[in-house]
Amino acid sequence: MARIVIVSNRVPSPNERGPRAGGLAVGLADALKDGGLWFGWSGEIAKTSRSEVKRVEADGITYATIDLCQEDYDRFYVGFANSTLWPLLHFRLGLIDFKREDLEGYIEVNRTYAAALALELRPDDLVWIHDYHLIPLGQELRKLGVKNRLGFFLHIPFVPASLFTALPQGNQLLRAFCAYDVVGFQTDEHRRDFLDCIEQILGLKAESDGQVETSTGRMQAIANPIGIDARGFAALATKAERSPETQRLKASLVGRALVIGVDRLDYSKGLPNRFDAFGRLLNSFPEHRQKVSYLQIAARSREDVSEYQAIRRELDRKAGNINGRFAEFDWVPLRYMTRAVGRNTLAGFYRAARIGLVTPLRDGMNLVAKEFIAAQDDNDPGVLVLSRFAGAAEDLSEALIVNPFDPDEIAEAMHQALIMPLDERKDRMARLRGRVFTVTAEAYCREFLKALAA
Ligand code: ADQ
Repeated sequence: MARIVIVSNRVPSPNERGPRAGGLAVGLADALKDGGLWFGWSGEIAKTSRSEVKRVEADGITYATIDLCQEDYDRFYVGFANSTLWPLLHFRLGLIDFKREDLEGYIEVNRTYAAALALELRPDDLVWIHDYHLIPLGQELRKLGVKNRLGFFLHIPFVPASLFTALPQGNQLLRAFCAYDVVGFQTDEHRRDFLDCIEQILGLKAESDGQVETSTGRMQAIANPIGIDARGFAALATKAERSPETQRLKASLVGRALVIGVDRLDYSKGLPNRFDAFGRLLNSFPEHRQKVSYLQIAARSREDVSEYQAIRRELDRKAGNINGRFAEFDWVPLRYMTRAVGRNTLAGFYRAARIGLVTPLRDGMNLVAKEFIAAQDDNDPGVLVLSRFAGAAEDLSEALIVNPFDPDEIAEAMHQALIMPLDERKDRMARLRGRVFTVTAEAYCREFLKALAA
């Protein structure tokens, strides 16, 4: 059997696996269940220039990482990846801060990764590269003579051609996609937008099954939604129900309904509109005052990028306004934390919640929506309020689907969720659980690797 090689910008440290691990580490665990290699950035900034590859072995997996130097980090990670590609692919052209030197740094880092990775590869390895930081990596590997099957998966959305053309030297990036044998997207919409770009901008012909004949071979674009380990997460949630944290949270609610939001603190997640929506709920439906408590856990993220500092200030202000306007001496309507919390704690909190609020302005998939569903109690489930612009909405139509740009619509959905009869909650959640327990992390890995090996 071919060895699986995973490449991602951040490589989880081996002791991050298990219950404490984040989305990608859990999602890809199945791909490496029989061992393999996981290659990428260590998360460390080297003092001088780039360092040697460091290797750690655990459970049959080799974790091979390299450090970045400060200049690489600034141009590649903060610059092109997170100040150009991230806003572009989340439909936020106005937030793009493009610099040619950042694009050069992005290509250079990919070239460095390719040189280090090529030395690690065996001839029949299946190489699966992840996300927008590493789009040119396949092309750089090909330049070094690597003949292995190369797959790429984009975790974030793709944009229509009319938006993509805003990217300076975008053709170069599109051609880089063509170096892969398989390119995966979260949804069919992202896949179609990508193929439109390939046809309209590069002038190549895409077949209906997503195959494209390129100058160097064949590339196939597929839609393959990522999922979670739903059973594992459900078990975690059942156990966490009795944990001291969940008990303390429940005691602090004194019988009020819990609304929960869990996100990275990122402008794509629609947090300001969500805060406004909660204010509208309390304003337009005063019957819920003192009866609900909204807990927003927003882990700080990418604090080196100025837009992320700005959104944090905006949320601090909005949270203050809502509490200043509506709080009573024994009721704080909005609890807002900017720390990450452990997965056990999260699982218990989701289960305790009456409403899961997932309202990104754009999102590749959104795993929080799936975790919330997996964590629910079948006998007394909560309600998911979900943005129509999260990839997850393609599959989770029994959620209350909202337009995240309209705070009033979100407020109305919250009201509907709060008054929803138990039978309807059960019925909707049973259907949602059916999807989340079928389209799992395991199925995601299996389907992608099947396409890659074909
Ligand atoms: P993210 O933008 O990071 O991922 P998401 O899919 O929601 O978004 O995954 C976040 C993960 O981190 C979840 O497992 C969640 O539990 C955890 N997490 C988020 N906030 C947290 C907090 N405050 N405390 C603790 N844990 C927290 C990108 C894309 C998504 C896509 C994923 C996977 O942007 O669209 O779904 O990759 O492909």
